[in-house]
Amino acid sequence: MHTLNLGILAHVDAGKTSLTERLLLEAGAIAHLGSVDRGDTHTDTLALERERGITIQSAVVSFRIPAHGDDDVVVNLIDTPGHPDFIAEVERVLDVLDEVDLVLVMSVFPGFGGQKFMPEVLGKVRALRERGFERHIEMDGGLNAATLPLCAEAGTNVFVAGSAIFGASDLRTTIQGFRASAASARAGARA
Ligand SMILES: Nc1nc2c(ncn2[C@@H]2O[C@H](COP(=O)(O)OP(=O)(O)OP(=O)(O)O)[C@@H](O)[C@H]2O)c(=O)[nH]1
Ligand SMILES: [Mg+2]
Repeated sequence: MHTLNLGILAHVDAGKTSLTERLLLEAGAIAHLGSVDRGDTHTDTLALERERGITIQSAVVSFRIPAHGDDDVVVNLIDTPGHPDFIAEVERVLDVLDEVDLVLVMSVFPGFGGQKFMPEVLGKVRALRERGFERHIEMDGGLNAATLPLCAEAGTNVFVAGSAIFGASDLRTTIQGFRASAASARAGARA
């Protein structure tokens, strides 16, 4: 039997608790899908969490995924708070996760296009790199010729750009230009 410690970490209201609930249902661990809006999920159990519809403390739930043969996987799934006031709860979780492949940092408010890049998120990327995080850091939102080098310099290595690419007349040249400017910003940061 394998054990997998999974955590769902994201900004406030991203849908972490709702996703947790869905995974529990799909895995057969619960019979009815709980709802944040009704206040009856399996991980938001504090009275205040149910009343406000937000997660305040991290909570773990476990389910088993049957495998071929006898090697079932037991998943310990941790639902974390997204509100910045409860960041300590999230930091505690980082110590028990088995692996992190990619961290997505949103550089606009999720949900609609055409917003301006929020430079304050660059500090999150730097903090991760300073903590020794070596896997992918992806940045999504407001990336263009001016902001992309700043992200690369901070330590971002995966970039999501929409209007800056699809609004350009020559996609190939635009993408090549972005790649070159990211590479030179990274080289400058290392020097
Ligand atoms: N339309 C839509 N709404 C969703 C989806 N997932 C969650 N929501 C709604 O978004 C709101 C926030 O969902 P939560 O699951 O509480 O989000 P969260 O990331 O756990 O929030 P915090 O724990 O407070 O950070 C609720 O009103 C949900 O009903 C989705 O896939 N689609
Ligand atoms: Mg939640």
